[in-house]
Amino acid sequence: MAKRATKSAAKPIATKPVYVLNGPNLNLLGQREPEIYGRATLADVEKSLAARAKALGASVLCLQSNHEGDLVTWIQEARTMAGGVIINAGAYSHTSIAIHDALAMLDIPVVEVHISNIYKRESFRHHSHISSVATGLICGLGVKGYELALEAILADISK
Ligand code: CA2
Repeated sequence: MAKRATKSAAKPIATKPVYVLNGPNLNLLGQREPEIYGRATLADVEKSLAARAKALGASVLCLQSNHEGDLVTWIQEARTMAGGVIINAGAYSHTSIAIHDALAMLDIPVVEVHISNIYKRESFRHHSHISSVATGLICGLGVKGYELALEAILADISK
């Protein structure tokens, strides 16, 4: 029998938004060091993530702060409000036990993202306090990593 191609709205796969948390200096994305971080701005990344989420029947809540405590507060909020968390904690990834502890309390998928390949860079970037409490880690794939993280979280939620 011939298959009929129908175009319908994406079936909702997540009722709660995926939190997309960005840490210090990522508000300057696209404005400095394009050879490392590319030319897309954080607003560009957030806009395309929202569109991708919508196409997949989900939504995102994008938040950025230069302050460690804000990130901890949003991670705590995510315990009840989020379907999953994408986090690029920037330099706090390498220093923050508070963010590690907050993430350890989550029972939802968490994907750590780094735009650059932290293992190809200075040795102080080689350790992340987040990786051990994340479901998975994407690094070195540029801002595409955020979209891949979203797809991984939605696949996890809908399995
Ligand atoms: O590669 C990543 O995504 C990082 O998390 C970015 C952090 C860095 O401290 C981590 O080691 C790796 C730094 C973000 C700095 O953001 C900038 C954005 C635009 C221009 C300059 C810096």
